[in-house]
Amino acid sequence: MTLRPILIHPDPRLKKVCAPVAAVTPEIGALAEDMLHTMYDAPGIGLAAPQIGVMQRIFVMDCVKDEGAAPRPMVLLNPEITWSSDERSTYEEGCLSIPEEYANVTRPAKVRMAWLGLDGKRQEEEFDGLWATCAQHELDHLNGKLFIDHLGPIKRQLITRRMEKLKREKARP
Ligand code: K1U
Ligand code: ZN
Repeated sequence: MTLRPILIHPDPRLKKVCAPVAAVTPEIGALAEDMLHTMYDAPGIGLAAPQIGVMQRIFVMDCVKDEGAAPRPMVLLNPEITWSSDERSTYEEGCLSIPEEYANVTRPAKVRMAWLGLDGKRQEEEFDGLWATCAQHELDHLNGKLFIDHLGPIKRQLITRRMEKLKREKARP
C-alpha cells in the first residue's frame, strides 16, 4: 500500500472529466487500496482518483464518524446517480485538494447511486445525510468539478487566490 500525494487546486487535472474504468483488474484493486490508505491518512471521508492524478472514474468514501464504530470503506467504480430527491440539504463542505477552506453547498438531500464494485458486480444504494453529500462531492470530482464551482465567482476567486499563494509558499525552498 502506498500513500499517494494529493493534488492541490488549481491543477488542470482537477478540471478534467475522467474516463470510465474499462475492467476490474488487480491494478484497479491496488489503486483502490492506495486511495483508501491515502484518504484515512489525510484524514478525509472521501477521495476521488483525479485528486491523486489518476484520470479514471473511481472514488472511495467512508463517512462513519463515530469513535469506536466499525469503519465502512466503500469503493465505487463508474458511479452514476440514478435518482435524486427534490429535498435539498446544505452542508459546510471541505476538500482535500483545497485545504483549510470550507463553504456551504446545497445539494439533493438523498441520492440513489449505481456503480461497479471491485467484485465486478453492479451495485445500487440510496445515500442520505453526510453519505449523500460526500458521494455527490466525489462524483463531481470525476466530472472535473470542485465544491467551489457551486459558489459565486467572488468567493471562488478568493479561495483560488489563497490556494495559489499556499502553493507558492510550499514550493519555496
Ligand atoms: O473529496 C475530498 O476532497 C474529500 C473531502 C470529502 C467531503 C468532505 C465534506 C463534505 C463533502 C465531501 C474530505 O474528506 S474533507 C475532510 C473532512 O471532511 C474530514 C476530515 C476529518 C474528519 C472528518 C471529516
Ligand atoms: Zn474534494
